[in-house]
Amino acid sequence: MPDIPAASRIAELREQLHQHNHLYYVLDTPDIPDAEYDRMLRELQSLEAQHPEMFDPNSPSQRVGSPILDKFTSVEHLVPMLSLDNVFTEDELTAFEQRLQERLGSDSPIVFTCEPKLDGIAVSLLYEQGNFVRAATRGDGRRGEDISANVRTIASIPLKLMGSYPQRLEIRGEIFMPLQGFYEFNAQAERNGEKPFVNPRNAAAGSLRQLDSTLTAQRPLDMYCYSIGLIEGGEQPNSQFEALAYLKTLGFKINPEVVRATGAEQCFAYYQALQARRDQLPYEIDGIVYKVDDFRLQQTLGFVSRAPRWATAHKFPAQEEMTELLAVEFQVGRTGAVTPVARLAPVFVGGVTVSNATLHNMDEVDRLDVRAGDTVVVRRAGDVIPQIVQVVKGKRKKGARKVKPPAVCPVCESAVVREGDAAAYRCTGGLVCAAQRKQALKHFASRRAMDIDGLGDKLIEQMVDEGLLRSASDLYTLQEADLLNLDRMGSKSVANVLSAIEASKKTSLGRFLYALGIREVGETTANTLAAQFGTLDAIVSADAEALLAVDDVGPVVAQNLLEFFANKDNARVIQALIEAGVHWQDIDLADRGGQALAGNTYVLTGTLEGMSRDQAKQRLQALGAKVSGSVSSKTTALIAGEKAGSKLGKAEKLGVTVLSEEQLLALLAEYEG
Ligand code: JCF
Repeated sequence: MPDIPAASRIAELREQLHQHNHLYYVLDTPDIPDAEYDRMLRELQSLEAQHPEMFDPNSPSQRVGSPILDKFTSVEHLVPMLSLDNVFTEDELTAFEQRLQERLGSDSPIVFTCEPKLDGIAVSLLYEQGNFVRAATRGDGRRGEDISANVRTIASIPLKLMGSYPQRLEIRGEIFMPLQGFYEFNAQAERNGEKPFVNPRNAAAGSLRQLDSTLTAQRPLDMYCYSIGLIEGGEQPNSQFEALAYLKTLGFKINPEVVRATGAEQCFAYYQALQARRDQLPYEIDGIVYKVDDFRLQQTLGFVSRAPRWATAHKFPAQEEMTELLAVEFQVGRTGAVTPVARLAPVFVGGVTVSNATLHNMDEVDRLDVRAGDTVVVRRAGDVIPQIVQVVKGKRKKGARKVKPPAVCPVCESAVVREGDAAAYRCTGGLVCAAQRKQALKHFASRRAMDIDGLGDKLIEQMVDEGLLRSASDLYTLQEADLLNLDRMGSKSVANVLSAIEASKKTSLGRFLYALGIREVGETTANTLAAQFGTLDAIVSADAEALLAVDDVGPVVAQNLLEFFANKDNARVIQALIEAGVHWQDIDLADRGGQALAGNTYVLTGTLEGMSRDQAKQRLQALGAKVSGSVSSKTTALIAGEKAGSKLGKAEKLGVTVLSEEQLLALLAEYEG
């Protein structure tokens, strides 16, 4: 723009960028694309570089941070920053209103503003002639630290006021880190091997404590303003609610949840409504702030020591508490994963009593450096499982020893091994381990495996605990008397379970292989292996090379198969199952092409486009398949054409594979000569 003098172009760009910044960060309604904003900003930066005499600390270009400070300077607040009294119950809230009514000599309900109490850092912002001049932390309420350079980098804080601003204005509010930004920042920190922040409040505090404001500029901070400290030479709002509306017109961000409420009862309803939504809010709150709305009444009520009489904070149950870590124990999961769990002295946190917390893995144990006997900070936010966020190192007892992963499984005493270089440890006991055995048996009996109807999780746990079940083969030698001794097992349910066990003996190689619960051998892999090798013996004696030749089998699955079949206990269980009568039809590979679908049962339903159902039936049968009229758990697949009805529903319920006409054609094409 050579014809416009640089000075006026700079002024114009600054004003426009302030405006767009406000639209984007305060109102959340941008009206130009990001790229256009970036172009304007780059033009401004280049003009400012050519005209250093036009430097302005409040230029939109200064949001990126300024030179590093040696230390923060201490500043005195123009008007002291107050703290808030607390109430914890509805009764205390009612008593709060009553005290106010007595002081005011009136028994009519009081009008309050209600707002979420953000869990961040309280700050004061000072503006003169509409220009941002200073930001300070609350400090002790009289003096705080000058954090102007850091605050300038927070995009939702205006550097120039809009509208009809007063000559001098000091406002207060809470700087916080929204949850999404907090999670993203921590994830990034962990990727970089840096220490994550314990909670969003610490993250906000740590970000504002940076002497290098270019670092603060990288942090996702935000601010809601909640009151006026000082206002000179301009409008004088008459109430808290009006004051917030006015601050909004000046460009400040005001929490949209703020409402007026009349009387303690309405205040309490607001408290309950927000508590119910607490976990859905995009930021952390620790309660509700009630303020007498009318400024004249506030004036009459005045202050006690360092808190106003006209306001109070109604606290939610704390989401973090301290307690003693009694011990770190190890649990054995589904696949033998050995994970550390913290046993805690019971503590009321996040609205429930917590006595256990997850520690995830040994990396987490090492990162936190938790030791038995430590005092720890436990956090339970929302429905999230309780976490240990921090050890209170100052309270550590002498001689507290580091937690080591167990050398043997706490359940079965088999060796525990480390998984490669991961932080995961695993019990090598396999089906010998009671913890794994319960899981393995549940899987064995499940619908898509051996499909033993009525053999539920509770029953399996009971049978393992009673010593009735050590391995899957024990299922097939169970007697009526064994089961009658169990809880809630009458003769009818015993008979049902026994007949379901009996019926499960007739199965398919694919199902059997899947039921064995070999790590990472799911249904598809099991069926592919069955189809490719035809017999269990062929699979058991296959070497790595033969296994890797199978579609779907990579090095990890091949290794898992080899290890599984090399284990003597597993071999014994398989032998015992076969001796007990578990059987299936081997797939005759010699006949492949002739009888490639032998042992498979299909059901046809709905209308096929390219052929009649009868033609489809004949072609399937020609490949050795059975075609049946009804879907059962033994059905290999249901072939569903257009307008498929109840059979499709039944197949879905039973977990039977459903093929489309297209998939049927592909199947036929693969095997027909
Ligand atoms: O959100 C807050 N943490 C918050 C703190 C909100 C308020 O309206 C406050 C406050 C502390 C003092 N008001 C006062 C007077």
